[in-house]
Amino acid sequence: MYTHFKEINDLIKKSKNIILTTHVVPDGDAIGSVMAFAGYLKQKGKDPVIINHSITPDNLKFLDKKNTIRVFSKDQEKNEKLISEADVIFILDTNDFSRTKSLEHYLVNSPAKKVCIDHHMGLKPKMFDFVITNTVYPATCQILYEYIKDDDEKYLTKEVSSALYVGIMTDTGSFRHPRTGSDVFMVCADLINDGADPVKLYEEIYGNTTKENLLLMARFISGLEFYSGNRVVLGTVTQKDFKTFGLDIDHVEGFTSLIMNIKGIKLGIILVELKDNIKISFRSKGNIPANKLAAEFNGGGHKNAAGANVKGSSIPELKEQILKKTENYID
Ligand SMILES: [Mn+2]
Repeated sequence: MYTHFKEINDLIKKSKNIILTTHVVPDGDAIGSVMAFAGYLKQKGKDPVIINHSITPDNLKFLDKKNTIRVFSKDQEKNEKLISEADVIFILDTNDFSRTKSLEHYLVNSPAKKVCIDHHMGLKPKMFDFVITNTVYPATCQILYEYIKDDDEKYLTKEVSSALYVGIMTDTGSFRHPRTGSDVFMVCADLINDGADPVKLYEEIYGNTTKENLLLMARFISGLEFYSGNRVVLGTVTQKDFKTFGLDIDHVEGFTSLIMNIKGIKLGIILVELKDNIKISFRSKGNIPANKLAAEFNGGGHKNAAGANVKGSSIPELKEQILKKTENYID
């Protein structure tokens, strides 16, 4: 953490035009952060404007009932003007301007003071005027909770608390990922006391699977293939599958965790046929380097989660190539 809360408070006090933004393909922590902080700023008599690159995912729209989040490409001229005339811009849940995609150029070139509040690694502090970062926390919303509470607990309204709770619940994978310490539960207990409803919020976020999505999943599961003594699992989703159910790549998001939850699995591979290429996702456990495997197909990523996009190949062809390479990584 570099900047003291008080410095940001002073900055807010003397600012009129305040912009908030977050990263592309926003998750619960991203939308939770901008909505919670905007809700806090409004109580302080400010009129913040949220501008994002992406539209808000359906299951997070309930956090923005009044549909206040502006999408940069819609009425872009006005959004450019808002950014160039801002006194302060808050970049939440990312520390990298390039993650704001279409906004990047305008944010970087705005004369506004730039404040980063985030929990990711790889911060380049010189890009910002003020930074609050804590990479030990599982969610940006936990930092914002601390910030708002430090100012005055009265600002933790039901609305603000609910947005913060959603950020923490989603970024911890419902309280099971690493960095889910006892502190996280203390924070959430407080948020629940302030009005966040854990049952309702879980339902809003996760209780929205459709029949079509479930049928796609069923087809995916029934097609799973197992290799290397059930330590490797491979699944595919084709264009035909998408067409059958009227779905797209957005609807395969949970499939990786589904296969990696199989007991004894060391390596999971998913091939998704897109319009003009095939997307490969590799997930591994322990020391199996998913990124090295992905690199064999000109992809990359982290040790346990990586991917690649391959053009000009078919699923059966690619499957064979992958399984051959896999042998070098599974003892
Ligand atoms: Mn986050």
